[in-house]
Amino acid sequence: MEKIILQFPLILLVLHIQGGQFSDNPVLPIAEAPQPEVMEFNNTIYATCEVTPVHNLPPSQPEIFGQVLFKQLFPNGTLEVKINLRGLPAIDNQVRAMHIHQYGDLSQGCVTVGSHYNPHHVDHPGHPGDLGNFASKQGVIRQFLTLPEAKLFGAHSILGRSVVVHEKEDDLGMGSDEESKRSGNAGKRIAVCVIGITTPSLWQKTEPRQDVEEGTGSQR
Ligand SMILES: [Cu+2]
Ligand SMILES: [Zn+2]
Repeated sequence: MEKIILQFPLILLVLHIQGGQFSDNPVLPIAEAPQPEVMEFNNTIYATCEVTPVHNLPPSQPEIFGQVLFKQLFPNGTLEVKINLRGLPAIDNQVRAMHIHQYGDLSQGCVTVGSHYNPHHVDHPGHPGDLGNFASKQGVIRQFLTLPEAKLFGAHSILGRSVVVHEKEDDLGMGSDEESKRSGNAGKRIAVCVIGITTPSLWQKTEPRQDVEEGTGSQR
């Protein structure tokens, strides 16, 4: 396996030479191994997203803090996600949506993070980062899940994009209006973070996973 990884840059180079000139918009046939992390961390890429409340949080909304952690084996692993959030009401009847949004730009808070990351121009909830709905228990949301359509490497990497926590439940595209198929009518953005690459330590520090569920809309 290690040998294959080492050969990746060479294969890409050969493909480029065979293809003649570099085009203006090259589409690489295989994702290049993220370096140096793939070598350092046993072919695995780790990312973290440090969740904080938005600056203009309405007083009625909880101040949510915590982390969303990501792990993926290069090049064919399924993206694993650990959500670990606190600051929710002790007694909480509200289910909240979470999605990966396109930009990691917090210059105007959650406004500049854009819409749901949607590289294939499909309807919600078919976006690669549609995490689903999450209920809290004793003030925390703790969940393990997989996101089969999302990647930490390659042309559609989610690195540098954002995770948004919404005030309300995602209707998962079942609503009667247009917005349902764009964003799931999940209401205001109440907490946000930018996804960045990291070491394995945060992933390893968190407790063993509890519930395992398939990604994209199957969470309750
Ligand atoms: Cu969202
Ligand atoms: Zn979506």
